[in-house]
Amino acid sequence: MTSPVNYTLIDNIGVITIDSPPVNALSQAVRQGIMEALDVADSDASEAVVIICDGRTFIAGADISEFGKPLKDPWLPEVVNRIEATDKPVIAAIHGTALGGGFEVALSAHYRCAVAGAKVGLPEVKLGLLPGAGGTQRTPRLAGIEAALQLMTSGVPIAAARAMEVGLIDRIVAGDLREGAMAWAKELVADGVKPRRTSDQDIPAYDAAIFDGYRATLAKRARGQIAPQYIVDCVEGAATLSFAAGLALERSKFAELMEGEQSAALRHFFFAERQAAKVDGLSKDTPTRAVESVGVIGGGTMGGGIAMSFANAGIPVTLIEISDDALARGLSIIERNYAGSVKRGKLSEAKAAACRALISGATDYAALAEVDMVIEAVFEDPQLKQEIFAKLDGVCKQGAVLATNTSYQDVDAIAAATRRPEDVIGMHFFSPAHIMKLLEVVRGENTADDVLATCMQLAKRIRKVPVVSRVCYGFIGNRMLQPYGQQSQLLLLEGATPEQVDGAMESWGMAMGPLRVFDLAGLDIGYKARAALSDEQKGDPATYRVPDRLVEAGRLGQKSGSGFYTYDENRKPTPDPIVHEIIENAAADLGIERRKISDEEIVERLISALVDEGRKIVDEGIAQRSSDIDVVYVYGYGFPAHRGGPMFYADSV
Ligand code: 3H9
Repeated sequence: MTSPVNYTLIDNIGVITIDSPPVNALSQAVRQGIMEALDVADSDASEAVVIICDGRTFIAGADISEFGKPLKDPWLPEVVNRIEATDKPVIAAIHGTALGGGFEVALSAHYRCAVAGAKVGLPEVKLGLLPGAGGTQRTPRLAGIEAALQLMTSGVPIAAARAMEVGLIDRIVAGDLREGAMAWAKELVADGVKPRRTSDQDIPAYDAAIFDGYRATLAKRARGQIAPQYIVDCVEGAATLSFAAGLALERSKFAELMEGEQSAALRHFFFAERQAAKVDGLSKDTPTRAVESVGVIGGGTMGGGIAMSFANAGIPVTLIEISDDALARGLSIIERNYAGSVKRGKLSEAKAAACRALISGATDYAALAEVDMVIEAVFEDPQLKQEIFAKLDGVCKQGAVLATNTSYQDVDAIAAATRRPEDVIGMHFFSPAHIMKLLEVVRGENTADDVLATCMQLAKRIRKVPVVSRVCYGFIGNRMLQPYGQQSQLLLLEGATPEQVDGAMESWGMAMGPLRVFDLAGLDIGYKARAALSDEQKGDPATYRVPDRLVEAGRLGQKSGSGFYTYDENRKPTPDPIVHEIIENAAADLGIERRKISDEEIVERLISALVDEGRKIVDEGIAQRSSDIDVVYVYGYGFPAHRGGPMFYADSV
């Protein structure tokens, strides 16, 4: 077998080139190849060594697919120590993303250069791990304690310019990276520069209080997660221990995390997310349709957010509303959202203005005649949606993709309103659509393969995570929410309080408990929907008696200042004795005896409700695989990623 690592001596420089698609991950073969190349470089005429990668990126990390399996020699920590120990200057030349173990390879080199577009980072925390090949010890020596903690506990990569500012790279190469790195290597040799080992460097001055500060912040920001706390321990070790003792601490903490449940869950989730983008039975070379312009129908919160998602990716949008007033309102919400992003430092003023300029408005469907795709985002009225699609069929050019953002309705019935059901698909965004990453792509009975492939590809372009669902009421996510919500109502009647149910779920890791979610969404929505149903369709009255009573008492949720809780002007919820009374009376009416309910019972019953429905969804072929459901729940419903998603969690217990 040929090695993915190639070594050549060019003039007086030894060049180690890694070529292991797709992302040059540090598989055993790559680690072995680097060791062998260093052996050659040690004994040949080279006076310096350059480590560089072919393909789209520098090394993107350890090979995650090898995790959880027996380790094969050489280990990455040995490889990086070997790089650092080399007697000739070693230069890492970075393009694309140098991540995790990949960046640790660069940190163990003596000098680092990068192209301006490169990014570097230590994202191990997102896999429930910490940098395990010296990253926790070398990063603070180069960048200082604060920048190191920031980089490792967030897991967010930084651009080359920022990396240079904090001392993590030495120079930015303009033009060809290989040429630039070679020229620099020759320059270093000519100047008689020696290896500069990161492990020899002192940690820049710092305030010792920073460690406890980070621990406290992370206890809130990354509630329940072990890895961020261990990263702080290791960085503190870098500051207070010898380099060797710091490495030993890192090693033992890394091994503990690798064997733990949180990392197993997050590693599952890493692959689940990438798997979700693949459609069974749809080959990789299915053709796609070009989407260079989009129309969005409906300028409400949802339509506005969808328009922003496209504009943010550089795709022009025509927003359609029924009147000039409604259009002006819709555009002003978009304007406000962009202003908010600028204020929070998420977007520069110039970028926000450029995105905003890509969104234009119209009140006549004729403006959609030439767009490549339309997304309908009006309220959930099946009749209205069908009328809109019949109209679109009349005005849109042939080949345009016609998508509905419905959360519940039958996509096939909507498609049947057109003479081109093969062009119709569901694209279910989650609110706020310009922020939430999940996109349920709903494949109708007649949706053409190229339309589906187009939407999956487009999702990535607009930075969403797509999951395919077949048609059913509520698709994957909202269908599962129904038994979950019903179970929360039964728990209230049987003895729990809203604050106990939400508290138990939030302590367990959910971003928001179910009753706070109901209050946020508005209790009147379910109330109105139930009004149109027969008693039989409504099901067990215990599952809706309390929200009905709340709505009848004028408590519609956050928007009216009260629902399951009472809200202050900052939307902070406070438990309310009136709600307790409503619950107790409803239980008495229904003949339900109240008892003490434990937090464990709350979590178990609510998660079981999700999982049982999830199983049915997989069995019926609505979801392609159970890991897709995990992706839906983590990205769409605030399920804790470190528990892997509901289906992974159920399997693990
Ligand atoms: C680590 O380094 C630990 C060390 O500190 C200590 C060790 C002792 N391994 O995301 P994409 C696959 S922990 C194996 O769609 P993009 C991925 O599954 C690691 N496979 O592309 C996919 O396969 P497929 C720290 C990997 O352009 C394909 O590559 N590093 C790895 O959107 C394309 O991936 C990280 O956490 C890997 N490390 O994004 C970085 N990375 O086509 C993780 C990717 O079969 N990776 N694959 O589905 C990323 O963040 C993104 O993949 C990257 C490219 C930004 C690199």
